Amino acid sequence: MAEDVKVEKKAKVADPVAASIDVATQEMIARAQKLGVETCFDRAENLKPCNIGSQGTCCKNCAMGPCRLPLTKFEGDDPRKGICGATPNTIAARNFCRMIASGAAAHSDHGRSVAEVFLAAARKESDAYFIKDTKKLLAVAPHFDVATTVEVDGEVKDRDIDEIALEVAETALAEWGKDSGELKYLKRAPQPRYDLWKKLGVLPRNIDREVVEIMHRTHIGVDQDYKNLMKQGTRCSLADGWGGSMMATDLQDILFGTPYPLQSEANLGIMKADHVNIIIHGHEPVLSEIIVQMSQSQEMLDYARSKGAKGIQLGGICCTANEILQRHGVPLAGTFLQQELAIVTGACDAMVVDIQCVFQNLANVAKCFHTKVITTHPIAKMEQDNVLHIEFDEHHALEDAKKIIMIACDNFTKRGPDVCIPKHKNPLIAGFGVESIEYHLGGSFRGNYYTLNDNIINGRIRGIGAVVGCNNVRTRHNEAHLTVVKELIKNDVIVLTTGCNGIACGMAGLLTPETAQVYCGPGLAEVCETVGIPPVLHMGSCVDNSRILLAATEVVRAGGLGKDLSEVPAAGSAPEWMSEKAISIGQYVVASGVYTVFGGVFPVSGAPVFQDYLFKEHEKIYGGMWDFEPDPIKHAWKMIAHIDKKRKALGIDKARERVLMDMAARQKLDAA
Ligand code: NFS
Repeated sequence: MAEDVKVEKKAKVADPVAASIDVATQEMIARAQKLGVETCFDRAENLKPCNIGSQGTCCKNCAMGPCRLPLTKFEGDDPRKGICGATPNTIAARNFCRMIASGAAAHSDHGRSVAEVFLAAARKESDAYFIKDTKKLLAVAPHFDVATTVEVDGEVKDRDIDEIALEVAETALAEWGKDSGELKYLKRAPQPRYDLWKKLGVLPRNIDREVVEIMHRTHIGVDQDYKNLMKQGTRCSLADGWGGSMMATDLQDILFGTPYPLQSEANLGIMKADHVNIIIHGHEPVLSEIIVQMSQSQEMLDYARSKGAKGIQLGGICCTANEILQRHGVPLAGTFLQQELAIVTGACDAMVVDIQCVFQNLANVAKCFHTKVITTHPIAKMEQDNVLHIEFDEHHALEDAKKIIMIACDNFTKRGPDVCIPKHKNPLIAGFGVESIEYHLGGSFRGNYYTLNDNIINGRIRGIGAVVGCNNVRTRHNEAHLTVVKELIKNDVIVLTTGCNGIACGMAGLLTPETAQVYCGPGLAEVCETVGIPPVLHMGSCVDNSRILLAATEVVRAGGLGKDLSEVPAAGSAPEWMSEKAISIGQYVVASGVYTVFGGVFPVSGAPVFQDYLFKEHEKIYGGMWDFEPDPIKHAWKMIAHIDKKRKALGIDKARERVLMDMAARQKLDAA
């Protein structure tokens, strides 16, 4: 044993300014270091990623490997092979498909939990969950082939809402495992898109089956053709975007209310020294909704006051943050990379987590402070003994939420003297969706996407950029997010955002209408000012990327911008992605016809032929393609170039030139 023991070198620590563009984050990284508390930023200094793994060419799908195929220079055919003969293309495609399977499973299993709660609500088995938004229920029901009217004695009458809800719940749940047919929501895509998927044989049959089939195909000795693997990768990703994610969004809206624009704030500065601070982190709003509701009850407020606090301050991290922001205006505490730092403030009385994007190191950071980390989901526990597990169940949700809030209040009295909450926070407006964009940009009179389309056609708005996704500790926190977004709006591209990009934009103050005058090009600024919207529209969590798909579909439906999603002047982006969910999202967006650029690293770069297939061949197949650009300015310009290409194809490129003439050139002419 002795010879295996390596002498531990002193661990390096991160430079806070190099690690994040955000001042609150820098302050908390420095504080953690001063207190000897290790965070992900320091770990990133000491743990370098595996080069071959990050290029997608390490296969560990059997015990003859791992077979690691580094990218080297060669002449002629690629000589690299695994023990079984798997080529770099096969290995990279297998790994890529497994990322899609995991991402689709995460989004869709979240959707399944919501559907189960929805069923309990429809059956009236829960005292916590009800059918809240009946308007949305009636709008969604036809997509499940559920009738909203009934004929009685030759007269058409409205059907009972409870009956509709129950049938929607049962039909929705069946989408995960039905034995025949295809996912019902696919028909919500523009007809030519649906027809293309059908022709290509990529219509998902049911959600679970597409995930399982990827695991089968990527087992040793099964699918060894990267094109055929990607056919299944696409089918699985569509089961996410136009299936599990879309149903999660819709059913959440019906249960908890469809978001409409509201005001709030973002960054760690939303925590309050004299309040009980409960940070809710994870993804499913099933838990957080009830905590939000209970924390406003007189009973809980009195309890908090009895412990010496002035009240209860909730804050969100990751997509749970976006869920409770868009429906209740609960402020955003921070992005994915700030989760440990919320505890480092010394003011976090409880960190309540459910599923996805939760660092196991939260428990270690919590050991250095008074914070109680509480896990709540049966599929997501932590091994550390300082973590409490309170399993949350829809049948006794109110009691569970109460218990959690009381633990946080009790813990308020145990705070150490050294509390340090950064002052930084910014105001924001969030809560945009298909319905509210229609209202704001269509107006209550027209109530459709006509105005948005008209402004794209006349060139004031150059196009649509969907900028989404994670933070990644391998790139400077939030820098690429903000640079890409600012460059797009400066060039008159309206931005739709979700996930941690939405939080980053909120922290930087980009989600306010006033932003338009500071950062936007003249055309977009004019539209934002007239309509009173921010140039960056926060559309929710990552499952809510489905809102972006449906908004783009409405754009097609409103007319004048082509007959399919691939014709719209639009582009997608994830500048700081890190999760497998991002890959699933990227693939369904590409397969929906949208050009999509990722930053950071691209996970198949060790297999150039396969990468080429995703980057170039996909455009011929789907009209959308992947691209990769780590430099955020070039990244934004690749998107703008694509948008301009689509404008030209639609014959509306000249209109934009005229708008530009209106603004600058006309003044010049006047002066002459
Ligand atoms: Ni999206 Fe949400 Fe953030 Fe990335 Fe994680 S929170 S589902 S995966 S890190 S955007």
